[in-house]
Amino acid sequence: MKSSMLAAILLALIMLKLSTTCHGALQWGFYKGKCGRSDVEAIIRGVVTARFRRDPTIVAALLRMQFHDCFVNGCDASILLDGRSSEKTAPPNLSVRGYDIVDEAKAALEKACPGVVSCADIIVAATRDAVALGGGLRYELPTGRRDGKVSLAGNVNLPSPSATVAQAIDAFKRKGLGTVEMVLLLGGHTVGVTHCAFVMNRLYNFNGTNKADPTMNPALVMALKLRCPANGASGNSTINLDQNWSSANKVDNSYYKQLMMKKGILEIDQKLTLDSATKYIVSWQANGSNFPTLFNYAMVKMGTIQVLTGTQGEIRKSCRAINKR
Ligand code: HEM
Ligand SMILES: *[C@@H]1O[C@H](CO)[C@@H](O)[C@H](O)[C@H]1NC(C)=O
Ligand SMILES: *[C@@H]1O[C@H](CO)[C@@H](O)[C@H](O)[C@H]1NC(C)=O
Ligand SMILES: *[C@@H]1O[C@H](CO)[C@@H](O)[C@H](O)[C@H]1NC(C)=O
Ligand SMILES: *[C@@H]1O[C@H](CO)[C@@H](O)[C@H](O)[C@H]1NC(C)=O
Ligand SMILES: CC(=O)N[C@H]1CO[C@H](CO)[C@@H](O)[C@@H]1O
Repeated sequence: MKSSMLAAILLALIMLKLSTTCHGALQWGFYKGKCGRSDVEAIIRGVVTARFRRDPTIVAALLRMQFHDCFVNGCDASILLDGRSSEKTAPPNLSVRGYDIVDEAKAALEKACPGVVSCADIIVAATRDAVALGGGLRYELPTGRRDGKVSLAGNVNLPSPSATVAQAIDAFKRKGLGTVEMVLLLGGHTVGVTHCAFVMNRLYNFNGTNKADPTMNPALVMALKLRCPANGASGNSTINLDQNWSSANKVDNSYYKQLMMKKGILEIDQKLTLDSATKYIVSWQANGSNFPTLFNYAMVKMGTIQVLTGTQGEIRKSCRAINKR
């Protein structure tokens, strides 16, 4: 298809440009020589690997955590701060997991070199390691982020799962991410789960019609109705975002293949195949083999949103609280 070839060429050009420019004040190997004889990224990888062996669902947990951190006030670890009205208390946080993994990595790093490694870098590095463990490709990351001191639930303004594609494109554009990058990042939904609450309207009363969403595969509608009865009795049941059970925990292009079969779970997922701005990107990714590479490129870019560097912010002692003065 011509349009997908064009997209591929354009993206190759974008990537070339990205790899030859620097990421603001972030640096490749920022922590080299800054932590005694310890290798900072190896310490983080050790913690993530041990966790992954016990619980492979940490791949999904960390991916979602990086998205929620970077999209709200930049990649500054503001999502980690505890407090009565901090970001993690906002409704969209619902079920963000993995805080304890960051705590464990932070504890190991504070032992090796106190006050050196930011919580913001731990989030992106741990997510990178999780992606590789989850079947994706390993990628290099520029580091040197510093931690923010502000975390307000009122700042949380993430796109809704029932947003239109145009609204989602706009939300990503405000973070410096283009349409192709948005569709690649939504590929993060190739792992992890959602809860019945997010699909009830698609099953029982789509857009006020009292019927299921006609853009959902009817067999899937039936299966999900069993899992999520209309009376809400299974409010806590989870549904794999990637309906191919053999790759539901794998970072691969299966998400796009499922969308082509009308098996998208969230409304925004399926809408990607219905909007002329995004549908060619979905079929390009469903048919192609370059998802792991392009996903990594988009993750690195998401990791640079509004970062604090140099003397901005601070290096937190505990990822859950700003330093006392
Ligand atoms: C328009 C953008 C997006 C919307 C509306 C959206 C919405 C959602 C919703 C509603 C859930 C289910 C939450 C729950 O049931 O508890 C979810 C889960 C998830 N999202 Fe997204 N998301 C978006 C973009 C992203 C991006 C960019 C990533 C990462 C690259 C991502 C990664 C994940 C993952 C991995 C899960 C599963 C979490 C788990 O199993 O614990 N999402 N998303
Ligand atoms: C929902 O319904 C309104 C009017 O009833 C219609 O204009 C709109 O296109 C519908 N949206 C979807 C996603 O079907
Ligand atoms: C969902 O889980 C919560 C806490 O684990 C529990 O209190 C609640 O009863 C559960 N709801 C349903 C409908 O099972
Ligand atoms: C499901 O996943 C398996 C393992 O990754 C893959 O071989 C198979 O082609 C996938 N099937 C579909 C329909 O995507
Ligand atoms: C992807 O493959 C399907 C069927 O194999 C085909 O109908 C479609 O045109 C292909 N799309 C692209 C963008 O190559
Ligand atoms: C971990 C955490 O703080 N979760 C909160 C997410 O938001 C909901 C709803 O606002 C709170 O009830 C949770 O405590």
